[in-house]
Amino acid sequence: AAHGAVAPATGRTHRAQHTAAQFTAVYGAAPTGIWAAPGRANLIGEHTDYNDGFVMPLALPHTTLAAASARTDGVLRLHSGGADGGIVELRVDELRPAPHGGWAAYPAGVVWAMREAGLPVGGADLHYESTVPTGAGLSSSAALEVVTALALNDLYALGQEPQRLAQLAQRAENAFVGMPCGIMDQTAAACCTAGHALFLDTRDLTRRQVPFDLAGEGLRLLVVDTRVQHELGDGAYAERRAGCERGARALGVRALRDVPYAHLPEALAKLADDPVVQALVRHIVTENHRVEEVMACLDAGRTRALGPLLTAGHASLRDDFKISCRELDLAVDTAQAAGALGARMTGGGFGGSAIVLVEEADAAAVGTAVTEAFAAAGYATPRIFEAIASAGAHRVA
Ligand code: GAF
Repeated sequence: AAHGAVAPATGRTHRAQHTAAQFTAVYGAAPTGIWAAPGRANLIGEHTDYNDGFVMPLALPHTTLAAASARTDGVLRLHSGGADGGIVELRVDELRPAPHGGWAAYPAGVVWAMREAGLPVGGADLHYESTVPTGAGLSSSAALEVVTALALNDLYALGQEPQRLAQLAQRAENAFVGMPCGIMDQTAAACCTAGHALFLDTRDLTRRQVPFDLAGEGLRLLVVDTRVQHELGDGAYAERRAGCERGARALGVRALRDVPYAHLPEALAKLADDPVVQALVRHIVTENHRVEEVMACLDAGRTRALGPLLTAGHASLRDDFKISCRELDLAVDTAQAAGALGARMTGGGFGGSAIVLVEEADAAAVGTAVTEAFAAAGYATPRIFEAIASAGAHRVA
């Protein structure tokens, strides 16, 4: 199903060996172990995670690998096969939240967050190799954070559960990197399992592995990476989050999760003098409801019925939450017109990727239609690949 240039997630042993060999070349000794954490696509439940709501991501076969060894001198050395600039060397007792910038802030932030939480983490050497597309809304940052957390958890025998590692990774991103994200991406990277979508209640962190076997039903889930880098949306992300919090205050609830779908009309009436917040609230309340509907469809074996729910989710993100863009809309509209069952943007928005639910027999034609529409519009060639529900973070060697 792959049309594009994203490295396929095959060759696991080969990638692990390559990562170990690179570590040895960089640091002069073999690593103690190799760990992996995946990127994710979110099936449904967008921007609900910082509203105490529901999400349902699945792990991609694309992963970030970390080769790592502990050090006894409190020095943290970070090196990435995908980044220029050599080894980043820091002292763990000197790590401080600041606008750091650069990829190394994510793993450094994880070490900081673990130490802040009182966990006995010292120095380490780490080398990373990744096939998770960056800036594509597929959570390459969470993969980098979570693989670091898991490696340190094992190297220092910290005994932390995957969900706890996800929380430490989120704290790193919130407080050290300075991105006010919710808990979805890190939980997806840490807790997803192959063949399942992960239902997560982001208030109490209740999780449920929901069987998600599209191939067995003659279906495919495609990812369309528009190649529009989404990093510039960070200010807009914080703005949406603040708007949701304003809405919750105006409605007298702890979080928008507490507005029942059945009470949406009254809630919207109360917000009539603030149309921006009103639209944000409408998205969150209907989106939480869509997550429940998607789960009900999957439980009932009515997988094709997901299509209209995904498409309705896209309309809500485009019209009410206002975080889509021309490229995402073109991908979704073209896929629909070419016979997809449903499609939506996935992830934070302002660029990045869309997902498309499609009959296996139509997958190639839908992919071609999207690629041609992008060419006709003068946009960059999208990368299109299949989202196969894959494993969460784990030790590879
Ligand atoms: C980004 C954030 F990191 C997540 O926490 C989530 O809010 C998502 O955008 C939108 O659903 O990926």
